[in-house]
Amino acid sequence: MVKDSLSLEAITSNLETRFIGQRVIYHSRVTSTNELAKQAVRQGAVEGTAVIADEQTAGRGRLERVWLSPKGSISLSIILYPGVTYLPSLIMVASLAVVRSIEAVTGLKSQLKWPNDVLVNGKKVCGILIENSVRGNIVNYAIIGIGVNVNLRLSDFPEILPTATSLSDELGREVSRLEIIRRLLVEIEKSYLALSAGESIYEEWRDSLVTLGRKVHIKSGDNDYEGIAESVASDGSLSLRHPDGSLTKIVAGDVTLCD
Ligand code: BT5
Repeated sequence: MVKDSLSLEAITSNLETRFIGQRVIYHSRVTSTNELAKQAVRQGAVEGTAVIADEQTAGRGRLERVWLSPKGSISLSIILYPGVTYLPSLIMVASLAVVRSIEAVTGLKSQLKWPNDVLVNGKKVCGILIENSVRGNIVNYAIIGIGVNVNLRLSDFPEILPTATSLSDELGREVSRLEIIRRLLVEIEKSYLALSAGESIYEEWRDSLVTLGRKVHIKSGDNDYEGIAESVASDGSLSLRHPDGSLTKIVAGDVTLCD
């Protein structure tokens, strides 16, 4: 069995980053790491502060949906103060960091389902929730929230069993959350710094999407669309080709792959 206990010391010691994860707020149980991160912002947290928990009692997905995050999962939020032009790229930063970290630590290949799911063998292993506070062109904060199913037995969670998986279920063995967390911090910093240096991470993100070229159903607000997911733009939006040939640009939504 993998030794899987987290501690502030273990997360931060000799961490090879400049600022991401150099300050960590760690608790074994919290409501939501994104909520704690917002409190930390109000108290003046520095850029790169990470909030990490073993367990969330009120983990959230998009649109206030429930995110199950029992012991054995990773719940992590990173506080950033980026320029407004970088906001659309944060989902790319986060999702690529997850794909790279999972592969580096476990060897498992994962794919991205637009806009914010990471899949292993077609099932959701990770969800990402980015919350920004922006006034005009000024970003008060951006919080990247990442939840990864690491050592969970999905059969204990029948409500998500049909669509979700965990790293341990995929591998048939436990995985070190500590290694994944430390790698995530390094990978998030790498992509975030690349962005600030004017490099693009869009192409790698686009090429990791399983959604492109597929027939999809998309629910976006009150609208339901069906068509072929044709392309994504560097602002993160998706272009959907309808059966009548017309095109809709979609910024956010829930995608079901139809084939
Ligand atoms: C997400 O929302 O996928 C974003 C999840 C973000 C969670 C992180 S954990 C750290 C930080 N703190 C928070 O409070 N949140 C962030 P969405 O695309 O809306 O997907 C939510 C849906 O995924 C739910 O309605 C369920 O159907 C499903 N779901 C819930 N828990 C799951 C899990 N552990 N694994 C896979 N699917 C899950």
